[in-house]
Amino acid sequence: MIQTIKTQPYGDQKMGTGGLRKKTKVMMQENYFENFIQSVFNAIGGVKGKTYVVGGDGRCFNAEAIQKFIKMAAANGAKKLLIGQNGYMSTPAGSNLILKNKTNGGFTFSASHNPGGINGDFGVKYANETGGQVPTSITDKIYQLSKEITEYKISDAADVDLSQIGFQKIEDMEIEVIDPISDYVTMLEKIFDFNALKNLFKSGFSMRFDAMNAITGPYATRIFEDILGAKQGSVIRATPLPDFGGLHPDPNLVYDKDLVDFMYSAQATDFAGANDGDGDRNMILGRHFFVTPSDSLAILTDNYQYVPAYKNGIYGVAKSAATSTAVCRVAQARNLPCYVVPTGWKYFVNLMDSNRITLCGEESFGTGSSHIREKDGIWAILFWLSIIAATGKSVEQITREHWEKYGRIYYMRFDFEGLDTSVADKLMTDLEEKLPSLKDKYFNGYEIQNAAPFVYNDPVDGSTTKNGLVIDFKDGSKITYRLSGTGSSGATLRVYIESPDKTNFNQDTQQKLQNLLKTAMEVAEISIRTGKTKADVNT
Ligand code: VG1
Ligand code: CO
Repeated sequence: MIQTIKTQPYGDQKMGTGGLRKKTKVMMQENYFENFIQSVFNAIGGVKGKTYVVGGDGRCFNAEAIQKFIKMAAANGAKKLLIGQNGYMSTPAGSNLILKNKTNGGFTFSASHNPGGINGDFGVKYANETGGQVPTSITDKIYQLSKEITEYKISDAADVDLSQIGFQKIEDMEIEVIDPISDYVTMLEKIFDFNALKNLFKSGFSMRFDAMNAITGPYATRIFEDILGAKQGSVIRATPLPDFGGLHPDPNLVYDKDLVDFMYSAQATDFAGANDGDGDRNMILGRHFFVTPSDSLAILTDNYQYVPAYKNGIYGVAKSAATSTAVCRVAQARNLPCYVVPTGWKYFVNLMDSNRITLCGEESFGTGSSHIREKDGIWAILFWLSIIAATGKSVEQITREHWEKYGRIYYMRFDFEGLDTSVADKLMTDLEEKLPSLKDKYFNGYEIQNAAPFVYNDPVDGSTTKNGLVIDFKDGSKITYRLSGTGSSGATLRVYIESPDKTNFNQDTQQKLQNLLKTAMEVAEISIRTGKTKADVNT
């Protein structure tokens, strides 16, 4: 039976860079999740007769959330849900299913790289028929309606068994429980030359993939070990756990130090990769070598000819403003357009849909292409393996040759976490006001060329987005400041710094960027305002 439940708004359901993210316990409050889902439904004109892809990264509250979602979709008249077996679905696999089945969209229950568990975070990513997360115009509408909500609809039917593949029905809605991996594999087989990759492993090539106890374990085991023939045990931490085993499933130098240490040890494999909680981020490592995500995007772009799906040419590339300019150098040399967008994958969607770009990426360990409308962690690793298989070169060789050709852009991101929201907001507004006065000033040996907010005019829908403050220096160095939009409490200030070098490729990154970091802190008065003398996380 369909029930109408009276409710009251919580008022804080604003979606950030990657959907709605809250503390798990906040999401578990009475009617909280329900309010949000009903607000999404209301904002898109209802779900009557519509079909959606549904799944999550398996974190704490995933199972309960999916059951609630099913009952609400049924009560609101949805036609059908395609649900990953056991409620599991990586973000890229979900995007693929939306496009492949031409559904009206999809819901992924994940707070991505944020820690999970009862004391961690939970989240909802909502994608529309593009396969990508919806633009700000829609998230604004959802937020507005969530502040006015008075009731939601839900079926009182029993929980649905999601362990068996096949068809079921609840109210008038059809449910199809599917193997979330097979379609994803089929998609990747169309992009890459799997035989070439099989031969690579046959030749004795060794790799390690760290799933960080999150969603990509079963995907990676099937793809790398079962299909491509990587040695058994190559995929580690392969079972998704509700609390990710206490890990912070963010594949970077800090949160996957285990993998980094392993790759700098005597036991290191030829290659290593890791993915985040929901499988859209990737980290690339070679033997005793780390590739920055910005370099990775540039290197993939410069080697697209080694991948069957791209070898006949690509439309163009795009990066977020905070990502280093490495990829734009490649684009320029190869006569490709290079778009610079605000942080957040949704900004790439219009560019892909209008055939302006094929490859894109962000400094935050996200790389992808127009095969779907989300970043894709396993795709990025297969791309790297394809280059290695075709060239016979190591990760380090490939990267060093890239630097020889284009110069090296030293890059690092510094995060100041747990700030008081009002302090962080004021820091940004005061800094913005000060920017024009910084022009031509010298700081610690660096002369400022220009300082301004980053403003993006979407060439497709004409919308304008302002995100972050950028200081450009005369030598090509750059500092970008922005506040994170994925946190579940407090504020995080991100300071992104890059500095190019044409000849010296062997400096320590932190040392190279030291004076720029000092400048970044002075200009924004970070220590005085936040009490922090150094960043909490450097990646
Ligand atoms: C962060 C990253 C951004 C990424 C977003 C979602 O956002 O910086 O590049 O698109 O997370 O990624 P923010 O606003 O905290 O800087 V995921 O893997 O969390 O969906
Ligand atoms: Co993610």
